[in-house]
Amino acid sequence: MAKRRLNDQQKNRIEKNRRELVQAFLEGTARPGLEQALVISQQPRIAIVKDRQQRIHKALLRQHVGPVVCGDQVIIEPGKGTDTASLLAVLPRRTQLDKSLSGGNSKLFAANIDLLLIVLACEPEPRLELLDRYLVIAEHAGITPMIVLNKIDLLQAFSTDSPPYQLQDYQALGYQVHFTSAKQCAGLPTLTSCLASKTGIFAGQSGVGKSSLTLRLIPDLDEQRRIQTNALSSASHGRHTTSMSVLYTLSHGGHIIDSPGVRDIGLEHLDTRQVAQGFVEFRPYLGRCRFADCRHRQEPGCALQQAVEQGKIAARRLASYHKIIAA
Ligand SMILES: Nc1nc2c(ncn2[C@@H]2O[C@H](COP(=O)(O)OP(=O)(O)OP(=O)(O)O)[C@@H](O)[C@H]2O)c(=O)[nH]1
Ligand SMILES: [Mg+2]
Ligand SMILES: [Zn+2]
Repeated sequence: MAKRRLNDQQKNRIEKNRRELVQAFLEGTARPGLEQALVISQQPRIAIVKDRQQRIHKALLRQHVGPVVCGDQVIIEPGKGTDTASLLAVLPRRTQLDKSLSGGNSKLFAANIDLLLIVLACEPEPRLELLDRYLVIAEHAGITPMIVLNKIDLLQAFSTDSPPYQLQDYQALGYQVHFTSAKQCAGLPTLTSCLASKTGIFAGQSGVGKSSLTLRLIPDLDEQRRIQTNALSSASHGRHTTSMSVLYTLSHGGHIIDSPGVRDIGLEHLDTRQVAQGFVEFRPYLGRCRFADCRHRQEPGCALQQAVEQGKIAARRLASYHKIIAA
C-alpha cells in the first residue's frame, strides 16, 4: 500500500492531536481503552510493548508517531481479542541516548535510561577512547555511567586494589567500576543492586559479554525471550552477536537493555564545548584559558595544558578529547 503523503497542515494537526492526547492521558481524562506500555524491542513500524499488567502486545506505529525506542513509555490502544495494538503516542522522556549519524545528525537509540553500563573486557582488550566517548554521551544525557570490566576470570592475577587498563584513573574521576565474570558468576550481586528499580543499558564493543551478563542477571531470560520471539520473529539469541536492543525485566524490579556491540561511536552531533563538558575533570578549567577560542593544543595560557603539566588531568584524556573533536 502506498504511503499516504501528508501536507504540512495535516502534519501539524496530527502533531497537535498527539500532544493533546498525551496531555489528556497524563491527566487521566483520555478516552477509555487506552493503556500505558513500555517498549521492550522495536523494529521499523512495529514495537513489542509490555503493559502494566505485564501483557505483551505487538504495537503498530501510527503514522508520524516519531521515533520509538527501547525504554520508551507509550500510549497504546489494544485491539479487541488480539495481541496487536496501535501505538498512538510516546510519553515525555526522562532521558534519552543518541548516537551520531553522518552529517552531524543524531538518532535516538534508547530512552528513560538511568544507568549506562559501559562493558569492557580483558578480551577483546578495552579501547579507552571508546570508553571516553561513552562517558561523554552519558554526561551529556544526564545519565549515570558505570564501567563494567567483564571476563576477569581471564586475568592471571586480579585484584580490585590495582585494576588493570588504567581503570584506577576512572575511579579517581568518581566513576564506579564493577568487576565481573559472566562465566564464573562473579561480581553480579552488586550490579543487580545498582539496577534495583532503575533502567540500565549494557553498551560496548562486540564480544565483551553484554548478552552473557544479561543472561546471568535475568534468570528467566529464556522465558522473556520466548514471549518476545513469539511476537517478533528475529529476536536475537544469547550466544550470537546481538542485532537489536531488547529490554528485560529484573526479578527485583528494574530493567536492563542488552544492546548490539559497536565498533565505534560518533559524537559529531555534539559541539566541542559539549564534548569538553563531558570530560568531568576538565570542567574546573573550562573558560579559564587566555584565549576564549582556545583549542587546548599549543596555545599560550591554556588552562587545560597547564592542568596536564601539573598532573591534574591525564594527558591521555586530553588526547582522547582532541581525537573526538577532530573526527
Ligand atoms: N572467559 C569469559 N568469557 C566470557 C565471559 N562473558 C562472556 N564470555 C564469552 O565472550 C563471548 C562473547 O559474549 P557475548 O555475551 O555474546 O558478547 P556481547 O557483548 O553480547 O557481544 P555482541 O552481542 O556482539 O555485542 C562468548 O563466547 C561468551 O561465552 C566471561 O566472563 N569470561
Ligand atoms: Mg550480545
Ligand atoms: Zn585551552
